Amino acid sequence: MKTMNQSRFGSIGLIGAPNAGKSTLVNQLVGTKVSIVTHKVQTTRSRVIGIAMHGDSQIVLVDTPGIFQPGRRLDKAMVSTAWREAHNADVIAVLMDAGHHKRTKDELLILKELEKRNISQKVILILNKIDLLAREKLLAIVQEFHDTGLFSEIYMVSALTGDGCDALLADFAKFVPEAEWLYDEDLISDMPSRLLAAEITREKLFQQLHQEIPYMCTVETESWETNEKDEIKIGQVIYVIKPRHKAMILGKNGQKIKTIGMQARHELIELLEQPVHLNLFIKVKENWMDDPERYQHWGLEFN
Ligand SMILES: Nc1nc2c(ncn2[C@@H]2O[C@H](COP(=O)(O)OP(=O)(O)OP(=O)(O)O)[C@@H](O)[C@H]2O)c(=O)[nH]1
Ligand SMILES: [Mg+2]
Repeated sequence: MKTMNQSRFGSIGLIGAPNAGKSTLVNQLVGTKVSIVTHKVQTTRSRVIGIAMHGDSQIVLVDTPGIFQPGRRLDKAMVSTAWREAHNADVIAVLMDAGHHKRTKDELLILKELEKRNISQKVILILNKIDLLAREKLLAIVQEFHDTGLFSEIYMVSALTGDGCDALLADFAKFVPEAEWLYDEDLISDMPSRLLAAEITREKLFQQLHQEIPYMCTVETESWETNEKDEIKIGQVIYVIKPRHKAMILGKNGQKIKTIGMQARHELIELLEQPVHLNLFIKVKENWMDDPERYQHWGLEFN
C-alpha cells in the first residue's frame, strides 16, 4: 500500500439506464473484463467494482444495476442498490446512451431523481456510444444536457472502442481525494472468485436464452475444490421458477445447457489459468425471488 502524500484514492459511482454501457465502460477503464456485458437490459444485478490506476491515483469504479421503474422485488432491490452506491461514491457519473435522440422514460426518471435527491457530491455526465452518431447530432445532445444544470462536466466517449476513455480516466484521477490506496496495485476487483464464476455463467444464460427466461434465473456457486492435479471443480446451481424454464435451459437432448457450460468453462479457464471442471445443476425453486438468502449472496437489499 502506498503511503506517499500525494497518493489519491476514491470511488466513482456509475449509474444510468439499463444498457447505457456502464459495465462496458468499467471493463474498458480497467483494461480487463470484471463485469459481465450483454446486449440485453438489466444484465448487472448488484454492485461490481473495477479498480483502475492512473498516475498516483487508485480509482474504484463502481458498476451498478441499471435504473428503471422497478416492478418486481428483485428489480426494486437492484434499483435501490444503484442509488445506494451512487450516494456512497466520491463522484457520481451518470452514463447516457447518446445513440438515441429522444430521452427514454428511464433516462428522464434518472434526471428527475437527481434533481429531487439531496446530492452533495460532484455529478458528471458521460455520453456513451458516440461511435453510433454524427458529431453535429452529438453537440445538440450535449447542449440539451448542459441546459439541465445538473452536471459539472460532460464527457463524450465510446466505451466499446475506447474513444475518449483515456481523458475520462485522467480526470477521474484528479477528482478522487488525496488518500492512501486501499487496494493492492495489481488488484482489478474485489469480487470473490465464486461470485465472479456465477456471473460468468449468468452472462452465458443471458446470451443463450430468449425473452424473459434469463430474468427468471439466478446462479450460485455451491462448491469449489482444487484437486491434486491442480484442477478446479466448480459446482453451480441455476435457480429457475418453473419446470418449463428448466426444460428450456436444458434444451433438446441437453444441448443448450451443454453450450452454456462449455462457454462458461472456457472463460473460467482463461480467467483462472487452471483446468476447470464445471458442473451445472438446475433447480426449480418457485419462490427464489422472495427468498432473502438468494439476495444475501449478491449483496442486494431484501425488502
Ligand atoms: N456501439 C456501442 N455499443 C456499446 C457501447 N458501450 C456499450 N455498448 C453495448 O451496449 C450493450 C449494453 O452494454 P452494458 O455494458 O452491458 O450496459 P449496462 O449499462 O451495464 O447495462 P445493464 O447492466 O443492463 O444496466 C452491449 O451490447 C454493449 O456492447 C459503445 O460505446 N458503443
Ligand atoms: Mg451492466
